Amino acid sequence: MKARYRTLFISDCHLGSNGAQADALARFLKHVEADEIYLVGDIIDMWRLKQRWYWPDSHNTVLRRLLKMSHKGTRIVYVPGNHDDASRQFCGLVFGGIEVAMEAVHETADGRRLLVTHGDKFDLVVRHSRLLSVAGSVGYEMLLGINKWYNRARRLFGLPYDSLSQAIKLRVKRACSFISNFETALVRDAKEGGYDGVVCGHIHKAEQRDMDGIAYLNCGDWVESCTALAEHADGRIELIHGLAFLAARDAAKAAREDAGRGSVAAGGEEHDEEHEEEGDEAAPWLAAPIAFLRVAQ
Ligand SMILES: [Mn+2]
Repeated sequence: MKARYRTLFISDCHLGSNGAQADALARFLKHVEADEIYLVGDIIDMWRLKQRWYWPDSHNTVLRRLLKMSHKGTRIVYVPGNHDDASRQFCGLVFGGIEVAMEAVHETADGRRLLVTHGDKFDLVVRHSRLLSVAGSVGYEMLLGINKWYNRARRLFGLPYDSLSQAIKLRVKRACSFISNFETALVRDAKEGGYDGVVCGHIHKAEQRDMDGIAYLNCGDWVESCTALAEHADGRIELIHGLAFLAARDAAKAAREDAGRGSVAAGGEEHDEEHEEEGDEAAPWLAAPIAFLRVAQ
């Protein structure tokens, strides 16, 4: 059984950059069902793709699964971010069933109106100097590389994972008052617009909390933390830690298989989500947007 949600909010996958945890995201998408999915920006890292073409199969798999969900009836709304701002020219249009919008408004089952926006318009660094942001993005990529080796070394010594880049980034960002004001600015904007809350991404820091009577909901990212926000049927919103979610699904599957081994009747009927028929393996219609991206470099 897939995990069923009313709505999923996912941001900052950075597909097309080698930091993207596309395998984990593709697996996550295979385990979930939703009426609506909001892609809250920086889904495809076009800045990185322009510098260097990087598009492994797992990144295709993520897009294919999203398009497949759309085909099966999930409404998908794509709100571009600053790393995929080239898609902002398509706002108001629909591609393969995916609606592209600058911002969106989501109404929860319990009647709250949430503003859905990537959040970079509040990031003064991005607003005033795109060049500075590109430099920052290259530095971040380097940090991710260092982080990988740092943690490989930690593992050798039996130490737990420790996100170096996360720690440095938080420290650096805290030092810059305009970025630490990110949350306040978003919440203020949502309040002025008469919304009950705001769903965003951009700063790669998943968060769910109440600020000044407004719900501040940050999807996090699929580069390091692998998080998503999910709305249940009753309107309750949950922050999902993707890796823990997948580990729990794996454990439950192993337990089911163990139980199944005991009784003959249980055999054969289990629906295996992980190895479910993909059906549209070649996905020729996906080749067009990818080719377009390649030409647009
Ligand atoms: Mn961003």
